[in-house]
Amino acid sequence: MKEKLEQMRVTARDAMEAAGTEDLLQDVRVRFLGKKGDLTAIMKGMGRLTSEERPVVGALANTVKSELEGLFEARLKTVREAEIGKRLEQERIDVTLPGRRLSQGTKHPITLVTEEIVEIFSSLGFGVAEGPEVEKDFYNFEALNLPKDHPARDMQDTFYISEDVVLRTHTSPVQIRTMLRQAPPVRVIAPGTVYRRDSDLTHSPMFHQVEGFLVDRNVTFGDLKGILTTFIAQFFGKNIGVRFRPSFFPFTEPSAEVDMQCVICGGDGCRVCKNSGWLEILGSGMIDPEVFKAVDYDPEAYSGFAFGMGLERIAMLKYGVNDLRLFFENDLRFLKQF
Ligand code: 2U9
Repeated sequence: MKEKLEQMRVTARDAMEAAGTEDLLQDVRVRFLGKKGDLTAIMKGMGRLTSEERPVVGALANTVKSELEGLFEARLKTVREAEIGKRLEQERIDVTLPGRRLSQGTKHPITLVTEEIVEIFSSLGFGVAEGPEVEKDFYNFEALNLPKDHPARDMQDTFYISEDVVLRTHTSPVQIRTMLRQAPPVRVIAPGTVYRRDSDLTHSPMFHQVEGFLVDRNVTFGDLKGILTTFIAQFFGKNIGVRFRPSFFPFTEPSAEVDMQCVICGGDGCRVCKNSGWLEILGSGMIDPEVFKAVDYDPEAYSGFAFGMGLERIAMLKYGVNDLRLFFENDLRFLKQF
């Protein structure tokens, strides 16, 4: 029996040493020290021993038991530490690795010029108004002194949704809606997308405008000149020459087109300004009394001016872009430059 105990002591010790994981080690403990384990089995046989042998073997059995228990605890600690070490090694994170960058977008040049124009007119006291891109004939044409037979309403220029509904051809209907909503004085600009049936190298069927208007008592053509000259100076630079040329629009009388000195050649003449030294950048005029009548403003008591500009053209001149199509292609190599 002593022999058996000694043998088990060695076998159990080796088995514990060999168990590389906590699970395997627990199996070894159950096999040797468990209720149905080898040690219990040996101790059950002690009844057959003589009264001299029993205390000796009993003492040895206790020694082996506590030795194996101590060994198990020590080994358990080692195995657990090794397992934690292994997991830490496998799950290690290199905190010095650079993070993945989110690619950052840029603002479209049309957005940039819109924002800058809004900023300048805000500083001059103008608010910003918006309106629908699908418009009633009344707001887009009729109220703007463009009667049914006017050539600007030709099917060539306008996208019709139905006989009475169009894609707005300018942002002027926003001003009509503003005037119908509020009494003078008003100072508002209307940036937005507009649509015309026109598509070639210099025309896109969808493009962008900023229009603006001011209505109050005693507004004069001098006020128009002052505001628009200030705008051009702030947007393109202080010392750029500006001139006002007589023109015609159905919704303004008198009307003027505004030119500025060519920003490409400085006025000497080049391809962009067709050798004239001047670039047309705005349309403008005093609001026609017919427009006031349509929105129930008293033309005897009030006067006002209005203006409009095409943003693609403005952006081309500001950034030196020579092809209109670049604004609509969404080529990142182009867009990233702004
Ligand atoms: C109301 C009354 C008058 C807005 C105006 C222009 C002249 C003009 C063009 C510039 C280039 C359009 O984008 S473009 O093709 N615009 O020349 N626009 S006066 O006049 C108004 C607007 C609203 C109630």
